[in-house]
Amino acid sequence: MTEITAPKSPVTTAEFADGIREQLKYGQGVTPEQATPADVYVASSLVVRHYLQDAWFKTQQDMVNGKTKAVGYLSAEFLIGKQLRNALLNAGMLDQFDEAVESLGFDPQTVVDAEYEPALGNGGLGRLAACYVDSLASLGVPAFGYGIQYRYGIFRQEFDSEGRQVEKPEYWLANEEPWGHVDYNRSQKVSFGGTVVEENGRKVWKPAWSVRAVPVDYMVPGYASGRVDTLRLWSARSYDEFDLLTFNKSEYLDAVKPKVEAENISKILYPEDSTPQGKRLRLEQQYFFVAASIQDVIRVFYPGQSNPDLTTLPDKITFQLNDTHPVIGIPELMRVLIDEYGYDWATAWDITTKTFNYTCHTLLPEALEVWPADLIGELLPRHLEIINEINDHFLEELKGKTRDKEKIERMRIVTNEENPKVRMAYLATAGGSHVNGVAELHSQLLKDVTLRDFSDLYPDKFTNVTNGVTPRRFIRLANPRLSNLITEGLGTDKWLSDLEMLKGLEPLAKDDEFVKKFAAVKQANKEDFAAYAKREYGFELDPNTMFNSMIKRLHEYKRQSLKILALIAKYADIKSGKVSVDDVLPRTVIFGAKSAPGYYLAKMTIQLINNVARVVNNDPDIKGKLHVYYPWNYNVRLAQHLIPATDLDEQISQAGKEASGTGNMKFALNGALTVGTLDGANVEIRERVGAENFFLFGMTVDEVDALYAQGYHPAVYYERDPRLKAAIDMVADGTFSNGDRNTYAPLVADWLTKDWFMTLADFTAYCDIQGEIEALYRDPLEWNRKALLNVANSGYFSSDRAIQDYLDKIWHTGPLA
Ligand code: F58
Repeated sequence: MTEITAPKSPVTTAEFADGIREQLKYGQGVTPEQATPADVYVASSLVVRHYLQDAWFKTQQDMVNGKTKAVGYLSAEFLIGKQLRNALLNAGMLDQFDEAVESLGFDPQTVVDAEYEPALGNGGLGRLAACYVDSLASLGVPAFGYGIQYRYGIFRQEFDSEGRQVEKPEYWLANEEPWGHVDYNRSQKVSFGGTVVEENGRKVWKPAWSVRAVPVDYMVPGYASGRVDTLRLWSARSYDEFDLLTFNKSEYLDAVKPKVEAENISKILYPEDSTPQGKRLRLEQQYFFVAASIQDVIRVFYPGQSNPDLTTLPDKITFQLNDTHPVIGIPELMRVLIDEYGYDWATAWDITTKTFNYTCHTLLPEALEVWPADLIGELLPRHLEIINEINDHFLEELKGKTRDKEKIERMRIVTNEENPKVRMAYLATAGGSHVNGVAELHSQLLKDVTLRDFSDLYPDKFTNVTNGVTPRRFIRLANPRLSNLITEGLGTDKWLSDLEMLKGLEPLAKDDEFVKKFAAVKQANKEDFAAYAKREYGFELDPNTMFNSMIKRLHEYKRQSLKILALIAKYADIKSGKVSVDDVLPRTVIFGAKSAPGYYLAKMTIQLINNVARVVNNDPDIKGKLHVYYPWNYNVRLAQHLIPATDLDEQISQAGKEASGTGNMKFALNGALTVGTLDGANVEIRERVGAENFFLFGMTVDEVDALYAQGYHPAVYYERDPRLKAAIDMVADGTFSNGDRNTYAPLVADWLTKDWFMTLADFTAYCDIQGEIEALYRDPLEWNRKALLNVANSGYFSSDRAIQDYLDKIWHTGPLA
C-alpha cells in the first residue's frame, strides 16, 4: 500500500471551478466563453491565493506573537520561476486545478504556459535563494525573503543569423501579474546623497533625495506544512509624478526626470558576472532594498512602538546576507540604531554582529565586491563615516589578537590608499556572526585562501553549508514520471519532505525489472523533451541518442570551450577517417547558457557553439551521429524540461573555481550521470553516489596550483595531443566561419597563449573518459542501474537539508510551534 502524505486540498474541483468563474467575472471582466488561457491563468492564480490567504495571515501572526526567531534572507536575486504549478503542488490543489480548468473547456498545460516566467536572477545564486524560501516555508520556519522586484529580469537571449547572442529586454510585467500583492500602505522611504551635520553633539544625515520603496508581496507556500512565508520584493517609486513648475514651462521631459531616476533603481537586474559597470546604480539598488527591509523588520516586529527595545532584535530575526550584495545592511543597521534610536556604538555593534551572517558564493577574486569609498560617500555619506569607524574599531581589535602588522594591514576593511576602497566581503566577515561557503571544498578554500587571515583569527566564525535544491520543483513538478516511480518503489510519497528516504531505492538497483521501469521513465522524458524542443525551437532531436547537456552561465571557468573542443575533435576524427562514423555512439549535445553582455570571449564561445551546430548537424558524413543544439534563452522552465530528459550531465569547471554548482544536484536527482572535475559540490556528489557511478576526470585543485606555480604554457598541450591540435586548427581555419579565419582568432589566440582556466591541460583526460562513458551507455541496463544509484544517494542535496544545516549551525531557530 502506498502511503500518501501530500497536502490535502482545501477545495473541491467544483469549488475551484466556481472560484475561477467568479474571478473571471469580477476580476478579468470576461465570461468563461470569452476568456483566453491567460485570463484563466490569472483567475486560477487568484483562486489559489484566496485559499492560501488564511495560512499566510496565521504564519505572520504566529511569527510576530510567538517566540520563534524568524529568518530574513536578504538577496538581490530570487529566481523563482513560474509560480502557479508550484503553489498548486504545495497547497495540494494540483488535481482540483486540472479538473476545474478542463471542466471550463481549457487545457491545463496551456493555462499554465500563459504565465510569464519571473527571471529575477542571473543563475545559481538567485535560484538558490528561491529554493531556500521554499524550504523555509516547507519546514514551517517563519521567514522573509527580501529583495527587489525588478521590472526587467535578466535579458531575453536571442541568436542572430551569425549565431551571436543578442540581448533583448525582458519585460515580464507587461501583462497582469497575479502573484505579487502591491502594498502601498506599507511602503518605506529610502534616502540618498546629501551631507552629514552635527546637531547637539549628534550626527545627522541630511539626504538630498528619497525614493519610495513599495513592497510587493509574494506568498511562499510550504509543502504540506500549512505555513506560508513571505517573499517581499521592493519596487522603487517616485514621490512625485512630475514637477509641475517645470511642466508648466513646457519642459515635459525634464519634468519627469526625477521620477525616471527614482524608478530606475528597480528597473533592471544586473546581468554582469564581474565586469564593473553601472556601479553607482548597482550600489543604489543594494542600499535601496536593504534599507527598506531593515525598516520593515522594525515595523513588523515592534508594531506601533516609537521607542522599541532593539537590543532584542537578534532574538526576533537573523539576517542572512546572500553574497556581498546586501552587505551595506551592516552600516545601515548601525546607522539606524545609533542615529535614529540613540544607542551607543558598542551596543549597536553588539546587536548588529549578532543579527547578520554572510554566505559567500564565489572563489573568483574579481567577483568579491569592492566599492570605491568616494562613491559610497557620495551616495551614502553617513554610511561611509560608519564604515570608516567600523574599520578603526576592527583594526584596534586585531591589535589585541595578533602582532603581525602585515596581517592587520591585509585585513583592512577600508584600504589604505589614495582612493580607498571598501571590501564588502571583509565588512561582512567582521560585521556578522558566521561566514559560510556553499560546498565543503569551497568552504575549505575560503578558509585557506580567500579569507585566510580572518579564519586564522576568527576560526569559529567559519562554517560550511553545502547547497541544496528543492525536490518539489525539481523532481515532483519537473519529473512526474520519476516521482511516481519513486513513490511506487518506496511505497510512500513522504520522500518529498524527507529526501534522504531516496536511499530506500538502493536495493531496487539490483532488481532488473525496476531498473527497466526507471529506464522507461527516462526514455519517455526524452521523447517529451524532443517534442518540446520541436514545438518551442523547431529542433529535431532524436530521443534514441544519448542526451548530453551542459546548462549554466557561459563563463570561461565553467569551460563550455572544453566541451565544444572535444566535440570538434570527434567531428575531425570522423572527417579525417580516423574514426569510422559507424562506430560512433549517437549523441545529442544540448547547451543552455547566457553570457554577460560585455563578456567578449564568452560571447564568442556562444557564436562558436552555434556554428559548430550548424556545420555538424548538416554534414551528411556524420550520418546523424552527432547533433548539437543550443536552445536560446535558457531559463528555469527550460531547465525543468531538460534535466529529467538528460542522460549525461557536464560539470567540468576548472577545479577550485565553481563554488558549488546546483545544476549538478538537480541532474543527479533526476537520474543523469555526471562527467565532472573534483570541484564544488561534485566532490560530495561523487562521495555519496559512489566513485563507480560518477565519471571523474581532470586536475585537482592542488595540481592546478602546482601547474600555475610551475608556469602554464597551453601551446604545449596543443602540440602534444593530435586531437586537440586538429580541433583548434579546425576552429582557426574557418570551418565554422564559412572560411573566415578571423572570426575566432581572438578565441584561438587566448587558448594558445593564455587559457586562464587550463582547458587545454584537461582536454586529454576529458576525451579519454568519453570512451568509458560510451562503453557504459551501450549497456542500457548497467547505465540505468548507475543512474538509479545516483537518484538513491542524492537525497542529501535537498534544500530542506541545507536549510536544516543553516538552522542548526547558523540561525539557531526552527519551526513555529
Ligand atoms: C553561484 N554564483 C556559484 N553568482 O557560481 C555557484 O557555484 C553556486 O552553486 C551558486 O552561486 C549558489 O551558491 C552565482 O550565481 C551570480 O549569479 C552573481 C550575481 C550577481 C551578479 C554577478 C553574478
